[in-house]
Amino acid sequence: MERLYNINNPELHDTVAKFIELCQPSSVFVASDAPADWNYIRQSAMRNHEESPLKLKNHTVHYDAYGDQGRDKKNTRYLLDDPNYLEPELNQMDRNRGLDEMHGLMNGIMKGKEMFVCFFSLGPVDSQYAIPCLQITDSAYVAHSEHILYRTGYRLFERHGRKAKFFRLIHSEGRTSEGPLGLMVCDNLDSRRVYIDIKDETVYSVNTQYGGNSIGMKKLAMRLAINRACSEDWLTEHMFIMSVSARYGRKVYLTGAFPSMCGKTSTTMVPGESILGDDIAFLRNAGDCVRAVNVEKGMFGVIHGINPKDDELQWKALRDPQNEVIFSNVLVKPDGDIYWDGMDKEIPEKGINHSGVWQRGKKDPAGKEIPVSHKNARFSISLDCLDNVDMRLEDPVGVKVRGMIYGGRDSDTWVPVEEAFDWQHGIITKGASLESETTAATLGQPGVMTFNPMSNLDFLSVPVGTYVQKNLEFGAKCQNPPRIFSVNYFLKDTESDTYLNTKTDKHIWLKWIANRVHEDADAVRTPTGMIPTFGDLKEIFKEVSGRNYSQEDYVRQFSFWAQSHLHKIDRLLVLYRDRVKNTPPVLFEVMEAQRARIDDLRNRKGDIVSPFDL
Ligand code: SPV
Ligand code: MN
Repeated sequence: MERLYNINNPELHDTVAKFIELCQPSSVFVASDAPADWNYIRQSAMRNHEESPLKLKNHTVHYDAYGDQGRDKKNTRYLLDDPNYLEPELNQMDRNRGLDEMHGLMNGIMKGKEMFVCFFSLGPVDSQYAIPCLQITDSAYVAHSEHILYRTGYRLFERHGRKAKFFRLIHSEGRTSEGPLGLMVCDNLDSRRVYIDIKDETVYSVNTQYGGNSIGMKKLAMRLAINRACSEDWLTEHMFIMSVSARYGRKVYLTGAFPSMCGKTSTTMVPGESILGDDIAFLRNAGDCVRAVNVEKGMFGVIHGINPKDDELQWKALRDPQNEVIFSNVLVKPDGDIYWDGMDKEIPEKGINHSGVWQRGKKDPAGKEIPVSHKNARFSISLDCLDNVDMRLEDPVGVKVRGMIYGGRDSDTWVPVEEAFDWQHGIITKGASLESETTAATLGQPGVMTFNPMSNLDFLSVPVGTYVQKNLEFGAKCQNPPRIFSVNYFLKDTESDTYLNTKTDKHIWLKWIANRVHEDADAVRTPTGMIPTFGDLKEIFKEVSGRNYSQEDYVRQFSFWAQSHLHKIDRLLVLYRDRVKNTPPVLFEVMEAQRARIDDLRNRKGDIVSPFDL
């Protein structure tokens, strides 16, 4: 009580009281920023059997119930009074009905459990970006994860007092039963719900443990932040922030938006550069430039495929017993150490994983072989455990963004890297035109090509057209907005169905971008943007990876495929005309102009045009 009363904010007190009354926990723990409080929460995660210690000190494992290992898009809904506010893809429901259902589900849901009341900050605490957040949960795992991934915000609440305009994140794992390793997992997945109440800036999440559904500070707060940003003229983006060194020792900050599991984190981890964030960024117009901060201070990363050879820095951080790490949905071997798919050693014969006792060849009820670790198995770690963490992570003014990158899984259209002609062209033909195949980060069928504007579709709390318009306005109001680029790591040779690039080539495109924003690299004009010259790429390939880049590779990777570009425009125009609400009219003009440029090239030079012919 004393800790609550130290914060002079009656609205906060009312909120806590309301949820104690509704959820009826047997006790309540209020966490300040003090390390002792977080130690208590860490211990609670163990005591309550939500995490189990591993062989390496400071490492724990957590399991989500079988079938609870990804974001539940179907049951994630915005609660709104206006029944036609969002596009059907964005999944909304009547606010009163949703609140009623949620109050029903939450009634007495914490009986016999302890409630954790926690305070966090989205963004660096001492900055104008900071948004105070109240997290209420009965899961010590959720609170513990948030302590690793976010800055604590008790002090921020104290300082803001009555003025604090805070987000509320209310979570309960609901009824649980004993799962793998005797850890408690959700039992009531049929009633798994994530409801976002925009009006009250509150998100409710029940009967789920998977981080993307339960860690309120992550995608749940992000959905509220997108709405708030749109009403205040700044941006909340599904973007990494990293620094890349360019010619003459220049350090260039770039942001990049990729759908989940499409290379966002691995891009920030390229050797020799530094990471400031790997998932969510707040961007503000600082007058003469755009600045960005990382909303988080940790990484909730995909562990699949991480190995000591390709991911030296992550490997080192994840195997260091000094670092606090929570692993989720990996295999625990009989000796108490862990194993995940792609770790590069021999696959163990048996162990415990997200399906319980596991042995090689085990099948699920549908007859599908259960992999050693889940494809969306993850780890939580603080960024300061990484040797390549950028020194400006906590800079309250943020970093100056020189380039913004959009990328997805696209096998046949976009070239590996291309710069847009200007902000408007970039937002429309790169960001708003992003399409990508679905992945294991969400429940449901992977590999389906979907429209994913700015890789933010899953988190948009405003109509798609409004969001595109806000992006356009944001850059138009800035004197020196970042340059916009697209990248595509997934381009394939259609005949052999093999990738046209190697995993490490992303570093080459980053270097070109970093040089380009300072006019230190040339470009060739295509109907859709500006691509690197062969000479520049050859030089960068040599410098970065010691490889001899051939003309044949350049031609295969950078030829202009008119037909697939035209199909893409057709698909997008149908979507923006028939499905998207509030599409800015300029989008059609810019897309039609692009189509005219493509048609013109095709009439002159044919369907496939070599970059040497452009
Ligand atoms: C993503 O899926 O984009 C993630 C992980 O970053 S989640 O927490 O599930 O959102
Ligand atoms: Mn993400």
